[in-house]
Formats: sequence, C-alpha cells, structure tokens
Amino acid sequence: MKRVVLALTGFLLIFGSGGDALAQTAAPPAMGKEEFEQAKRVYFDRCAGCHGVLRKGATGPKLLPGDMQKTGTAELVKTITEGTVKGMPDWGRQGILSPAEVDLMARYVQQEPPIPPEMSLKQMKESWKVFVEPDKRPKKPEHNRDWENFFSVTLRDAGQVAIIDGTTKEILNTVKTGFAVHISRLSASGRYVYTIGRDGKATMIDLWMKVPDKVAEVQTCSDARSIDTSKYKGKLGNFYDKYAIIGCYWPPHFVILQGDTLEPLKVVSTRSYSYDTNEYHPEPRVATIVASHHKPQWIVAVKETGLVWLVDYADLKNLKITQIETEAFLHDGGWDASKRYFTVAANQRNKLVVVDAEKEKLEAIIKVGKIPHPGRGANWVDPQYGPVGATVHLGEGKLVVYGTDPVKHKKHAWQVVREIDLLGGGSLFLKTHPKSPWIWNDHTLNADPPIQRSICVTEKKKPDKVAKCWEVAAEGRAVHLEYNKAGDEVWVSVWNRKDKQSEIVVYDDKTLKEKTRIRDPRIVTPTGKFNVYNTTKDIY
Ligand code: DHE
Repeated sequence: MKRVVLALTGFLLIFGSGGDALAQTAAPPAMGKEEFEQAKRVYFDRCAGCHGVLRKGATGPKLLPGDMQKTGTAELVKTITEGTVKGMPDWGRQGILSPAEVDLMARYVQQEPPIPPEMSLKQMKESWKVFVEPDKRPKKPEHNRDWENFFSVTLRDAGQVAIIDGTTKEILNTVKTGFAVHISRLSASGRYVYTIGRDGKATMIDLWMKVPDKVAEVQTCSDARSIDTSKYKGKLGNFYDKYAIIGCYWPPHFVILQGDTLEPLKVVSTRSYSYDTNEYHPEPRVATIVASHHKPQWIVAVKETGLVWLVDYADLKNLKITQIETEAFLHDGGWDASKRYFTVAANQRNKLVVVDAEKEKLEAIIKVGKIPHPGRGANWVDPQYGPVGATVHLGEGKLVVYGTDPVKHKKHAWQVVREIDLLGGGSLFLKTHPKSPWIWNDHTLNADPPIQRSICVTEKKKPDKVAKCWEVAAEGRAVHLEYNKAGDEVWVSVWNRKDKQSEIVVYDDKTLKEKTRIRDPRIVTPTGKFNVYNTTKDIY
C-alpha cells in the first residue's frame, strides 16, 4: 500500500500505542492557562474532525490522556511533526504547525479533554440574522443567466464560497461564510445555496439576486460538516424550499430550520447507544445527511453509534425517527440512481452500508477496500452487471464497483463486481453523469505530489482498467470533480496552499481536452464544487 499522507485537515491519526519505558510519565506535563486555550483552538481546527472533541476516536484513534502520557511528549512531537504511515498528516513538516505549536499539542493531548459547551435553541436564535426578508427578495431572477448552471465553490481557507456562472465562467460573487466552509447544498427549487462552516455557521445565498448574495445566516453548533434541504413534493405535502437541516459534530445534534430564513426550529440530540454493544456514546457526530425525493424524509448518518436515522419531517411536532442499526464510523454517502437506496461508507470498517429508504431497513453491507471514501458516490450502467455504484479509497488505489439493482440483476446486487486499479491511495472523490462515457476520480491525499495532482478516467464501456490518468497542474492537489448542468464538462479543483494561486480546470467530458482554467486571486484553496442543477437533483 502506498503511504497516504493527508493535508490540512487530518483523517486517520494513528499514534504509536503504548510507548517505551523511558517515555512513561505518571502525570500530564505542565501547561499554562493561556497555552491551554491556544491548544484548544488548534485542536478544534486541526484534530477534532478525526479524533472527536472528547478524543474518543472515530476516523482517527482515541487520544486518551492516560495513553498519551505513556507515549510521552517526545514521541508525540515526532508523530505530530512527521505523521505516520497510516495517514497521520505531517503537520510539522508541512509547516502547518510551527515547532512550538507541535510541542504545545504534544503536551495538550496528555491533559484531560475539556468538554465544550452545549448550545440551546435560544442561543442559536441569538446568532440568527436575516439580511433580506423573504418578501423583499426577487420574485423572478434579476439576471438573464442560466442560474441552474451556477456553481457554488468552497474557498476553504478564505471562509467563503464563490458563485461562478458555469456558462460564462465568470465569478459572480465571493460570499463570506463560516470558518473553513465545508459543503454547499441546494434548495429543492435550486434557487438557494446553503453552506455549512466547520464552526457550525450556515449561510443562505439567493441565486436570483442581480448579484447572488447572502440573505440569512445562523450558527447552530460549534463544529459541523453537513447541511441539506427538504426535497419532497407529493401526496404528503409540498416541502419544496420549506426546511433545512444541519448536522453537527459538537454538540452532537441536528437542527431543523425554516427553509427561507434559516430560523432554527428544532434541535434533536444524537447522543445514544452504539448499535452493536449498546454502550452509551457521549459524542455521536452527524456525518452525511441526504434528502429523499420520494418521501418527506432526511437520511441522517450518525457516525460513532453506527445508526442511520430516517427522520420524517412531515410533522415536526410529532417527529418520527426510524433508527437503523448498520455499522460504526459512518462518514460520506449518497443515493443510487433510483434514489431508493442510500449508501454510506463505514470508513474505519472498510465497508459500505446500504439502507433501503422505501422499506426503511438495512439492505446490505458490502466489504470494499481500505478506508472507502465515496463522497456522494457515482452511478452508471455497467455493460455486464447493469446498474452499479462505486467508491474510491483513502487506504489503497482501488475503484470498487458493486451492483445496485436487486430486481433485474439480483445476483450482483450489493456484490463487488469490479476492482479497478488506480494510481495509488489517497482518493477522496469520484464522479460521473448519466450522459458521460467516463467515471472520474482524484488521488488528493496520496503522499506522492505528482499523484496528488493526478486524476484518472475509466470508460464505462471498457471498465476493466482506467483509460487515462494525467496531472492537472504543476503544483497543488487535484480534488473533487463536478459536472456542469448539461453533463458535458467536468470541473476539477487545484487546491494549492493559501499563499499560492489555486485554480479550477474545466475539461470537455467527451474529448477529455482542457477547455479553460478559472484562475483568479479570489480563488483561494478551492475544494468542493456544487453545480446547482446536479446538486438539486442528486445527479452523480
Ligand atoms: Fe469532508 C463531505 C466530514 C475533511 C471536502 N466531509 C463530507 C461529509 C462529511 C465530511 C461528514 C458528508 C457531508 C454530507 O454529505 O452531508 N471531512 C469530514 C471530516 O470529518 C474530515 C475528515 C476532517 C475534518 O476535520 O473536517 C473532512 N473534507 C475534508 C477535507 O479536508 C476536504 C478534502 C477539503 C475541505 O474543503 O475541507 C473535504 N468533504 C469535502 C467535500 C465534501 C465533503 C468537497 C462533499 C462532497 C460532495 O460531492 O458532496
């Protein structure tokens, strides 16, 4: 397996277990109050995503004070500086943490983890701002652009998203969002973009304004990764643009909000007992959330307890939640092509979990490669096996394809049907489009710089091996792939350091030829890109 070193935010921090006798200490090293506060901030920014606020481990292992004291400061400094073969980012070597900060963190993880405060609905409401009231917003688009082909692009280290016209490639606006903004999702009509920052701040952008801009914001927690909207319209009611939902890491809860204003309406804690041992977990974080198109329902993956919650939002006063026992360490996922089956990675268990959202039960668990990371996944029709889905992996260079049609291709449903070799591990995302002949993938977190900036395509008609791989830029990491509305262009981010110029490379999907580069000083650390039409309709 290639060594996978992760950048900027970590996955998979593996500290040496135990430590030698010389390194053993009985008590945590001394730390001043100011140092402790500083370390707390660094831990939140760099470490909590993988290890959890309470350091009970998830994507990364536990960092409990007793174990850390046994490992000792010197060994911890080495690990934080150099990373590990299992995927610990080399924070020191990359210069993201200074030697003084590395030392600080080595001492900090030996202290008892402080428990951050909870957040009440009242506190959320205090942060809530509506910049443009719904009745003051445009009744129809104030521009003649094809707004369904706009892209919302995460400018991670700027704490902004760029709204880019997918037709003209103009940057229409850069909008200030939450800290290290993570993803964008769209309202059912496609008119509103909702973003979530790692600080739990949600921002709502109206694409119909002459210059698309922020119309509301709210903070619903201190650590978050997911957001989605209500997408059902049918016999049970019209919920288009009615609600939004935010999934939090800390406090571990989700919050339902008014769709047109972001007014927080209801908080639901995800603290409960793990699916297998029935042990209480104080920090079961909300990972991916997807909205059903067939029911008034959100699928909420609760990471540590391994439960997938089906939240029926038709009646918020009498909220119905179905809890499905699946597998621990749920992370990222999305729909199959029929949007009946939700597939999510149980990343530390090397598995994918499939939930039947219609029958509201676990459908299957698929053993895949090391540390699957599908993003929302990719769906297409394989010449031999019919409808399939796929994942790439952080831990090895493999595109794993599995059947997704239990009716006409029963034999292959939820079975691995193909394993395609990639350039190496460290892949984060793959993407396709119903009109595309290709499946695209990245290798963003591979240790090898030329591989980090390489993408590959596999041909749907000849899926035995990748058809072509190439470097998209001379430096930086290639990350995340997104189609335009027509499904004939693919956008790839070149994620460079904050002090260097990043860019977005646009390819013709048919010929694989480069069409243009969106290179502009405003494009700072671009990562995820969300096309309005495709994200609204869940096309991937
Ligand atoms: Fe993500 C999706 C969590 C690091 C870019 N990321 C997700 C989702 C989760 C998640 C739970 C699914 C959201 C959903 O669908 O509702 N990500 C985490 C982490 O906990 C982690 C590992 C560490 C952290 O501290 O945040 C992490 N993620 C990253 C990055 O470092 C990435 C590469 C760059 C960045 O912008 O921060 C990154 N994550 C993304 C992107 C998506 C995402 C682009 C959405 C993919 C999509 O196509 O939907």
